[in-house]
Parts: sequence; C-alpha cells; structure tokens
Amino acid sequence: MLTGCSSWPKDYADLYKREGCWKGETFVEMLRDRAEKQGDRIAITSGDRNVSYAELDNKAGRLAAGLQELGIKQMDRVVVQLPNVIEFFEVCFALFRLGALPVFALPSHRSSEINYFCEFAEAVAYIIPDKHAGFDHRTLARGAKDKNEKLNVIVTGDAEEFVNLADLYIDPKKNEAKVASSDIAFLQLSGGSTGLSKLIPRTHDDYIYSLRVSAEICQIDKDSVYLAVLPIAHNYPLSSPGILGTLYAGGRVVLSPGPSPDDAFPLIEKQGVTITALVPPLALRWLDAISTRDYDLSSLQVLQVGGAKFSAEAARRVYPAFGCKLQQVFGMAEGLVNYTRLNDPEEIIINTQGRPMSKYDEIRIVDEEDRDVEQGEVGHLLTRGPYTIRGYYKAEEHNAKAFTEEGFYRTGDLVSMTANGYIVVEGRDKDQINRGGEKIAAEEVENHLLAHEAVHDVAIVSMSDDYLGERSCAFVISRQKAPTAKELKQFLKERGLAAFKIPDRIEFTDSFPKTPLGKVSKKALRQIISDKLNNRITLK
Ligand code: AMP
Ligand code: DBH
Repeated sequence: MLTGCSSWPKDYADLYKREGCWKGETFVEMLRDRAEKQGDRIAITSGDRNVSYAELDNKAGRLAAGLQELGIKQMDRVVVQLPNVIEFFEVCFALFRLGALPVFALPSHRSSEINYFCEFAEAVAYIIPDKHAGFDHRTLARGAKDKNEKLNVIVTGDAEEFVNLADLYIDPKKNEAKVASSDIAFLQLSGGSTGLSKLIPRTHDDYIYSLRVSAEICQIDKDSVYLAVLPIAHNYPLSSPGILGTLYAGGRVVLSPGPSPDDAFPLIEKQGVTITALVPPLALRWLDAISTRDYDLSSLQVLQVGGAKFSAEAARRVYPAFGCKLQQVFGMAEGLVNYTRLNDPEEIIINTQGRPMSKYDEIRIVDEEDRDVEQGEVGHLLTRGPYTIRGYYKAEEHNAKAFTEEGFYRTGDLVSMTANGYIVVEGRDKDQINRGGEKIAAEEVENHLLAHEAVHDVAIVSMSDDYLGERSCAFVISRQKAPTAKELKQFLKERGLAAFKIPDRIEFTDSFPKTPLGKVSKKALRQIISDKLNNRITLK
C-alpha cells in the first residue's frame, strides 16, 4: 500500500469481498477483457476519430512502454491535466499498467494548484496539452519544473522543450508491474474545505465496484452512448457512471469539444447519444437553448444533473423540454454517490437528490454531538461503505476531524432523509462555496488574499445566484491604503489561482460581525450580502 493512505479495517475488507463488491479486478484487466471480448467495438469517439477497445488497449500498452522508459514506475505519482481528449484515456490506462498513479488535475487549474499537486504528491511527471481553451499549459510546466528540475513534462501537440507524448508509443515490453486490485489506482481531488484540496486515494477494487453499480443503475450497456461534456478528470463524469462506467459496460464514449448546446446538441443527434451528465447551470443553459435549436435529440434517454443542488423548478422542466428522464446525482470524490432511479416516481426525481447506490453504503444523519436525528430532520451527513475512503492521502491531522472514530466520512453536507430513504440536500456546514458544481475552499482563497500587503483581514462567503446557485463574495478589511477590487482580483490571478476561485465580488468593510464566541460570523456576512443584493441595506 502507498504510504500515507488509510485502508479499510480487515473485517470490512473481508465483508466487501465476501459480499461480492470487490471482485479482485483491476483497470488493466478490465480494459484487456473488453478488448478481447469486443475488440472491434468503438470505445471512444472524438471528432472524426473512433478508437476501438482493441486499439485503446494496444495504445495503452505501447504508451506504458514509453513511460516506463522515461523512468516512470509503480507507485510513482503523475499529475495529469488533460481536457476531454483521447489521450486522456491512453495516459490513464498506460499509467494503470505501470501501477503508477494519475493525480487528476482539472484543465482550469493554474500554477497555484499545479505546483501544490506536484509538490505534495511528489510527482515524477506532469502531462499536459500544449494549449487548451486559449491557455498555454507549457507555461505552467515551466513553473513546476523551476521548483523540481527532475519533473518529466509530457505534452500532447507541440511539446517545445518538453517530451512529446506522441513519441512515447513504442513496442510494449513484457515486464509491466504486478498491479493488485487492492492497490491505489489514482488520486482524485476533493473540493477542499480547509485550505488546499485534499488528495483522495481510490483503489481498483473500490472504484470498479462503484462503476459496476453505477452502470447498472443507469442501465448502461454495450449500446449506450455517453456524451462527456464536463471535464472528464472530475469524479462525476469519470465515474457516475461517466466515461469509465461506460467503458466498464462496453459502451461508447463521445467527447464533446465543449459544454455549450451548440457543441453538444449536434453531437447528440449525430452520434445517437443516450446519456449525458451536467451540472445545474449547464442544465439551465440547455433548457433555455432547446426551444431555439432544431436538433433531433430523441436518442437521449437520461439527462443526469448533479454536483450542486438542482432546484425542483428547473428539474420539473427537464422532461417536457427533452422528453427524456432526469436523474439527480449527489456524489463526492471521496466515495458515496446517490442517484434517483430511472423508474422512480416523478415527485422523487424532482424533489430529492437520490438514494445511495449500494446497499452496503451506511448513512447517518446526526446533530452537533454526533447523535442520530429523528427521521425527516436536517442533520450532518456521515457515510461509510465499500467505495468511500477511510482517509485522505498524507493528511493525518485533517483525517482525525474529517472521519469519525468508526471510520465514517463527515461529508460536510446538511441533509434530511425522506420516509422512503431518499436524501434531500438542505445545505452545508463546510467552509466551501459550490459555484455551479465547482467547489471553492474559502480558506484557500482567503490565504491568498491575506498575502496582499494592503489586506488586513478577509472572509469569503457564498451569495446566492439564479444561474450558478452560488457565487463567491470576499469581505475585506484593508490597511491604510485600500486596494481596489480589480487590483485584488488581478493579484489572485497573478498568484496562479484557477479563475473559478477568484471572488465574483469584493466588499470592503471596517469590521466583521462576530459569533458569541468571537469568531467571524460567516452566517451574518452571508446575510449582509444577501440583504445588499436585495437592496435592503447599503454598505458604505
Ligand atoms: P467533492 O467532495 O469535492 O467531490 O464535492 C462533493 C460535494 O459536492 C458534496 O459533498 C456536496 O456538497 C456537493 N454536491 C454534489 N452533488 C450534489 C447535488 N446533487 N446536490 C447538492 N450538492 C451536491
Ligand atoms: O460533486 C461531486 O463531486 C460529484 C457529483 C456527482 C461526484 O464526485 C460524483 C457524482 O461522483
């Protein structure tokens, strides 16, 4: 086991094996099996390119050989920051063959996040596109390499001074690593609530189990066509059932060049897409676009919406607009995923965020003292199960707070449960902003702002927003010479913070409201900005 990872206690591991959750399968075997059984079927479509299962397996083998020659070996961590491209799959499966661990960065991450991932994970390599969405990722690589000159930088496209990924596809070798199903397969990212994102170690056993159950619940089979719209490195489009669940079931993944209706609608028609996954703001955008576009979307059977709370009003519009089923998905990269079932009554699909996918998921809803609340009451959601981690990577101190002694993960979500076991997300007690599915740890951004010489103190809270659900607002107490909001935003950009984390609004103030204990009251700050937006009070 990789050091810095907590495993399941033996009695639980035995239980999950005995009950057939963990079947001892690895990602290497999964792809090889599909390649043997249905090698000619298309696994991935991207633009004009179609890649069969046999081809994908073959490419992964060749790339593994090239990566091995670069010196990448079992247990090594590799920061992978690729958009929705075929190479993402080849890189992942090549690393799995070597027993090396992808660390899944998102395309929107910038130097602040990338340098931290490389350093914290002690990465030996960083894999990037040359440019994506108008941004040159090689500039990030140069920064990361300044901090660690041994870092291997591998680039798709124009590699400049770095290694070109295309040159690494060489004749496969026999001596690939022995990968066990109980090994860590990769490190996912948490949205973070205290400071920086935590890294989430997921094993082959636990993740493949979540794919199998997700594919079953979403009725994915060989004829399914999953459109990948959201960034595929994120846990939701990666696994719920996402691209990997689709490959698990032998279906076909279609990569969308972007999330807009004008990218996605023609692809749905042309490729006969049966299922896709959106976050709420995108679902709203698609709902608004549909009446003004003339595409045949009748192949679409399921539209998943998750990552942030989808309002019942919007949920109600999905079937009339798309003529397909809505599925709400409430999940987390740490594990637990809840789905509404495809055959659930409409009222459940519209008004709840689903129920746990596995009967082995244990759910507790508790009060401040960890006592179970009455059924129907709102409380803190705790969970434990066959695909929920028992600890973050190298985070002993944080783990002591984020997990109970019995190994339940404290999700930081406030939920209630309906009489028939469905979960309704009611709020959050973690210091995080959920900006349309993109999570922002307030403390991380606060720390960056505190580094500005004119900032005395800062507190970041969410403000509600019709489109994104929430946006971020930074309250700043400045020193003598007050900076402007524009200067502060530019300062954060220059520090290499991902754009989605830069506060949407900055309010200057002389003092913060306090709780009776003397802590900054974020609740009161949320109220202040909410009142201000509703024109009820004026801040000076
Ligand atoms: P992370 O732990 O960074 O993977 O983010 C997972 C978090 O996203 C959950 O703990 C929730 O706070 C939030 N989330 C995900 N899906 C939903 C949903 N359908 N409704 C409300 N919140 C959600
Ligand atoms: O928000 C999430 O992290 C998320 C949402 C839906 C997730 O990780 C998932 C499904 O698997």
